[in-house]
Amino acid sequence: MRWLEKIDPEIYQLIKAEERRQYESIRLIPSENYTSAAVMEATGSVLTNKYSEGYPGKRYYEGQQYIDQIENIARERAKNLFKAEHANVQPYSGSPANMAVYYALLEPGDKIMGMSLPHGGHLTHGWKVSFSGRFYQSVQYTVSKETGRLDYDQIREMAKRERPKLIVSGATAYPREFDFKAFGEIAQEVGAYFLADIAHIAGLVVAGVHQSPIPYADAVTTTTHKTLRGPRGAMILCKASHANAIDRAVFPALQGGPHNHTTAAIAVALKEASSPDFIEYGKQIVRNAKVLAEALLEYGFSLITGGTDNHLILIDMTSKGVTGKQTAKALDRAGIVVNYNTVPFDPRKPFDPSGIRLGTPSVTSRGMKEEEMRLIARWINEVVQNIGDEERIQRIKNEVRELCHHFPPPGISL
Ligand code: DSN
Repeated sequence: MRWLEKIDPEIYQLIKAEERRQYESIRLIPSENYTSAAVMEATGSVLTNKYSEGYPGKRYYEGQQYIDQIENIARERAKNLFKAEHANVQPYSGSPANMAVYYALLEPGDKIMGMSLPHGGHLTHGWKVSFSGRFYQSVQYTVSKETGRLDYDQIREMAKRERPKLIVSGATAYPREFDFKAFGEIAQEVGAYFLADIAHIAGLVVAGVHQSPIPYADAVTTTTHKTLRGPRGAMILCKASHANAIDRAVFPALQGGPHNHTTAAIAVALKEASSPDFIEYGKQIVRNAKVLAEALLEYGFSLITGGTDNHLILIDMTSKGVTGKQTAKALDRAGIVVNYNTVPFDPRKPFDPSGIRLGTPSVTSRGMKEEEMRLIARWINEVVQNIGDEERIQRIKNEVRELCHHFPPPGISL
């Protein structure tokens, strides 16, 4: 970054500091990851200079000789990897991707049915402060109070009662596998479209450790930067019968020029994700999460649903006598980065909730395995037991830093 250093040393220094932070901390936010150097090179390329409204072969600007090829490669790789009939790789991120599906399949005021945000769903699945809860009628299903899991009988009953035009599955804080077949059947029974948002678990679907929704869903959305380990961006995969409506919703209805540098980086990430190494990576994410969950249970932490099937763990900190925010902030001071999160039926407010959310995609990208997960659980427990003892927290931070230097993350060299 020699030009950046010269032209804007202030921003340069901040990027270098963030690079060091990412290198020297244990990043457990389940929606984050480390992309490869190849993905970052594509992201930082001259493709950012080009406008390309439209789609390959049908653009509104000239000079698309190479852009068309890049977008076609990205689309084909997405279709092959997920075995989808059609792929649109232009959505700027996950929320615009979901908006595009609603725009394509619904009219304003139609009814959608998604998972409630405080129970693990996403803002764009019909939550009241998002466009999805304002421009559409929204009804929301929750997890069961007894098990913390989705109850498919209840979802079916709600769908029969409410008759939504579209049902959404997907979550940001649900530690169990989704039964996409059940969702597809429920949608069919009530004549609704089925949208599966697999942003969090796309990498696990590719690795074959989780069921794929492709056979059951009208449309599947995913971000590309979570377990899929690509650049920040998103894709929509859909049935051929929806291809035209989806493409027209993304452009010209909702977006202008696609971010071609991101499209190229998505193509690179999809190539990386089709390697045998990536399958092993996906399996290791889940193995790591399960070991981390078991170790935390042994330290007496209260895990929502009692464990995990995927890459993430949701913990109610109430039994430890601390809030989610206190915990997340103390862990951050120790170099262990998580986010505070509501837990189902949380009596506290979203900005100061009872829980924390953690996950294993980033640490698995660094090559950490079961042994390191046990060590991380030990540190988490030590921090929680010593909130307020800054000397102890600093000592843990030093140990964390030392471990991180043994596991250099992809894409960063200090
Ligand atoms: N912000 C993402 C997450 O952290 O799960 C969801 O969009």
